[in-house]
Amino acid sequence: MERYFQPEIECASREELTEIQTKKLIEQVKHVWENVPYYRKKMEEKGVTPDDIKSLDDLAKLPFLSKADLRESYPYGLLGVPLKDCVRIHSTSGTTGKRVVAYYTQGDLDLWNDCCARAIVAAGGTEDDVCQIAYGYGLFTGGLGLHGGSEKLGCLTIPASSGNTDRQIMFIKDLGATILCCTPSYAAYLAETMKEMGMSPEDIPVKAGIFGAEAWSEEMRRDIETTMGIKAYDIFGLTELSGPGVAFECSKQKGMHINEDHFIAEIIDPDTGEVLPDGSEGELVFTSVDKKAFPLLRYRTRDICSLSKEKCSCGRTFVRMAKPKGRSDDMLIIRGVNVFPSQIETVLLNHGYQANYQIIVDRVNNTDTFDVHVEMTPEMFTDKVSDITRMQNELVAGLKSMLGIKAKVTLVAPKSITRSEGKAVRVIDKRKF
Ligand code: DLL
Repeated sequence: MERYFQPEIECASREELTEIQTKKLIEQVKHVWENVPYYRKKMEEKGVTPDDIKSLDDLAKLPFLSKADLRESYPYGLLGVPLKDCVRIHSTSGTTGKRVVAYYTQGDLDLWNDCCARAIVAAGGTEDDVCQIAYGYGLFTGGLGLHGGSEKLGCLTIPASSGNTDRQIMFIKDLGATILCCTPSYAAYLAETMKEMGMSPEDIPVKAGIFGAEAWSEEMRRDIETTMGIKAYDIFGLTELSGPGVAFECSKQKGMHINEDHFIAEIIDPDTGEVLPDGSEGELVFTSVDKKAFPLLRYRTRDICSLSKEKCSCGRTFVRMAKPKGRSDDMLIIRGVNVFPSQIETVLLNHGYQANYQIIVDRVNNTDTFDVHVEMTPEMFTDKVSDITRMQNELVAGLKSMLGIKAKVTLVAPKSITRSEGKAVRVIDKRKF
């Protein structure tokens, strides 16, 4: 039987949800207008005032916010309350430019904890579970976010943080962890290590995993599920909106339910900014309607996906987002063709490989080079040249049919690509633009 953390909201009718969202949106726009001069100026430039926002349809009148705005207003420009009312800061792991810093009041943390508790319950969690949090703790939101949700639900919470793989496995076994939370790439690494240690699914007390923070394919999900003997659930979120738990998967695993009482989602055309009809693929835009310290309106996530309003048989009424293919800024354009690392991953896993690969792109004589290094699994490992050539050719053909362009595939020995304890680094782009 499906269980919910807050059934009255998670299963509310569309009319109720619209009423809640409309009321909160109107209040939030007033809050931002009065307290965030940076956004007020943007509204004034567009000729919009809070009086223009009376229904959800009016959302489209508001200006967008982008990562560039967040950088420009760093560190305090988008703060919606006095700094003394904030109790926490988190920050993105951005590698270029200024980091994005997000602020939280105690109330903002409470609602974030609710979002994560909903996700844990949707993954079958109850207060009887032991939840091992192997996302990084610190400025990254993964660790403390799921930690808050786990404690709010009443689980026994193990704040393991990321890394130290032997200790993770020891805790899982000795402390009887039933729910594991980490990035999917770290989950795959843990699964691989457990297998090497001779552990079979029956030796692992974990029954569910809550994996997110990066794009991962259905094939990778199946791989982790079989090796660990668990059910693997996706979870989505971003620092700018709180962290994990903006959306979460239910037992049906057909997209992630967006916590619509806190976040309104839109899909736009990334080039024109036009709102696209239901079901279209485009850039995900979020408005946080009740966070007070860092109240972002129409924030462009750069994540590419689609939304579905179709009723889910789990009973939740929240709209579902498809697994994001990747970010528009992770998307590679190689010889003019759009390539997402997740497409490459799908081909590899369909050919019996694991998600241990690296994409290296360069430009030589004005032409893009496209190299994919793929690790052989220990079972398929061989040093026979004819076998390796055949296997490489099979992958070249598989990638060509998925992407429409030819890659140079190099098979490398098992364990030769560095494993990630957090988000995996899959792409090395050496081109200078
Ligand atoms: O990754 C928050 C998080 C922590 C989510 C733990 C889930 C679990 P940031 O570091 O700010 O926050 O990165 C946000 O990561 O815009 C997406 O591009 C990507 N992302 C997050 N979850 C998923 C997911 C955290 N389930 C950025 N699938 C987002 C695909 C994801 N991409």
